[in-house]
Amino acid sequence: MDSTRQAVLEAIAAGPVSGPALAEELDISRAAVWKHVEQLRAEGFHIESTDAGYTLKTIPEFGGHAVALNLPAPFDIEYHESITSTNDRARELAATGATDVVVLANEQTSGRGRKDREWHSPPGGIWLSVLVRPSLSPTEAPVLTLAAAVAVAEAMDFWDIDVQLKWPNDVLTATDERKLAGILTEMAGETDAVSWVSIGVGVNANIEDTTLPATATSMQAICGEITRRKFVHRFLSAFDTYRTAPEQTLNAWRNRSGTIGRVVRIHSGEDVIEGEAVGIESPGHLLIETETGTRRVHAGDCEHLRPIEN
Ligand code: BT5
Repeated sequence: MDSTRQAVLEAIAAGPVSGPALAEELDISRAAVWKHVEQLRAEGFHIESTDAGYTLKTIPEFGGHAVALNLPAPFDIEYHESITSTNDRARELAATGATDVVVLANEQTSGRGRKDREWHSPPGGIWLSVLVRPSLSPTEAPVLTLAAAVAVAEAMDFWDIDVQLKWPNDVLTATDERKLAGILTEMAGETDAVSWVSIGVGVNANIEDTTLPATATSMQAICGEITRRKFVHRFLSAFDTYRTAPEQTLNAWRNRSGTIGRVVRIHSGEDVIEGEAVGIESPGHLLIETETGTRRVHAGDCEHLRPIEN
């Protein structure tokens, strides 16, 4: 994202402001101001030239400058129309020492799920990775996956979409358990401290659900096209709160969980654990009552079977 263009945009958003005043304020030429305004118009910003100066009329529904404008959370945005995988790019940025950056894309050509499964990422989705450097050990980092899941659910509240969270990384519709969003958390570090964590979040936003796997659906199929910029703002604002509040995260996750209160089957490595999911414990372990006692499971693929019988 171009920082001067962002400054031009912010000044116009707070305007109206004249071209000469903008040039003076940002210490650039009038021709440069004009060029940035033209670029912003090409990106979909409706900027009117009036006697009072440039006036911002409408903001495009997505894009780097649009999302960075009035972002209610302390993250830099790196936007791509199309990219292989935002998690791969976050890993590259991590190697340069970056932090608190969100890599955001309209389309991914090699989106990944867990265990290198394919993640379908056509244009119209929200594909993003949040790169952070928290004071956590690698064993504590899974709470960030739960924080992201809760933040996705809170962002969806705005569109009245009723969701349930499925352990450990899924956001499903409450009624028919179709997958609306998935999370892939990757990290690097030593045994006692992570160096960086990338929380990759894929949300089926403005996508026709017929192009998705049969187990999936999209926000568009439920409530029509959404303004993705608003979704990202709500998501990042919530995630910024939860990322440093593990207890609050666990409570919020518990409240929205579709897994707790179910008979589940977990595939964890070679192990298959079947029983009643009765709780979640720091930093994200699922508690399962099995025939042979309580098991704490820290990772795995979870199948929801039936509700627990009273
Ligand atoms: C996930 O894996 O759910 C993690 C998805 C993370 C995607 C984000 S997008 C931004 C960032 N960059 C990346 O490259 N990835 C992250 P998992 O639980 O393993 O689920 C994968 C399975 O979900 C696949 O095997 C399919 O069955 C199904 N699937 C694939 N694409 C889907 C989609 N768009 N919506 C719903 N389900 C999908």
